[in-house]
Amino acid sequence: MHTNPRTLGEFIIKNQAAFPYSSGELSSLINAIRLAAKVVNHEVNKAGLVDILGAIGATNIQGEKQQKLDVFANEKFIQALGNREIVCGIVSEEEDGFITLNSDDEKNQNKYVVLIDPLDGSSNIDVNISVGTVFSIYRRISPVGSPVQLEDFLQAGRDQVAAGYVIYGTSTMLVYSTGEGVNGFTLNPAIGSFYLSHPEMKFPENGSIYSVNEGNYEYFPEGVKKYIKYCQKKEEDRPYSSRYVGSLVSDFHRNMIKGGIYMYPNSEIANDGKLRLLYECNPMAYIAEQAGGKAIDGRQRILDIQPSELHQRVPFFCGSKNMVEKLEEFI
Ligand code: P6P
Repeated sequence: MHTNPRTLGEFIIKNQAAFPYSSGELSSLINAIRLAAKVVNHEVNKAGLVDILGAIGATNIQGEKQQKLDVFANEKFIQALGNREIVCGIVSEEEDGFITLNSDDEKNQNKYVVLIDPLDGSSNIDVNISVGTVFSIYRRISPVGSPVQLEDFLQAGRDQVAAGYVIYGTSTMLVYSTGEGVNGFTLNPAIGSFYLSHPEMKFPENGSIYSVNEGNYEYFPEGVKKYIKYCQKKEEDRPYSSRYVGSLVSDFHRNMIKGGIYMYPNSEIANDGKLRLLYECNPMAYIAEQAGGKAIDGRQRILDIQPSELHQRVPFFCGSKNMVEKLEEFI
């Protein structure tokens, strides 16, 4: 008799049974992410105890000071993904170009590429605020055994085969989708297992939380300013609550549970916004849509954007469907 899966491992096995035609490689890929998440979680949780804080002087592709934990997380996810013959290439926020994993070996049947932000919001580590990992998975376009090509990574978000995030917060959770809805798993650190704590997560259609860095208000486009004022107006179901952690994964996760909208608009100081399309906006938009939410760049669906470069930025508005659609009336 099939009992409901309680752990991530049981969930993957049950899901695998539902897809007998698949080779189980995607399941193994998720398991690799599970392993790396546990290793990173261990270091994040003791960050204040050992000298792993503080920048190491290096800067990443974004020109931002690289925190030691950024480097550590990057290494661990690349290592975990490389150790299983599943992934042929990786793009990381912490790496200039893409990394190939023996993709030109004709025996290499690895057919997935992964794009990852190993530790998003890492500037919050020193002040003990939640941080996260965000990942996006595609099938490669180039033939197996040939060198990985740039276009393997520059695929529209609607073609993702899986995406998700890890939130290292009051508890550590892995939330992901393979196109069959969204499920959340909470880590029991005592035994190192993820438990299915949030089955079939759904974005509430409405919400009363808006998340944006209002310090940039004067730089926002007029339509965004008008929407923010709409959120603050004393009428009907408003004013909404303003909640902004400064950590995308934390703000997104809270809004998906309670209902809300996250905004990182384009502005006079950031023409295309700040967030990266390939390893921040696309995976979060995939999760949002799988949970019944919506994600746009202000003009179009995030998942329909045809990427042109690995680290491109896009404006990002994501959350409860009816809140995003109300925003669209203003912009
Ligand atoms: P700002 C963290 O650096 C991040 O990429 C997201 O996690 C977060 O939502 C945003 O940037 C915060 O940016 O400009 O408001 O500090």
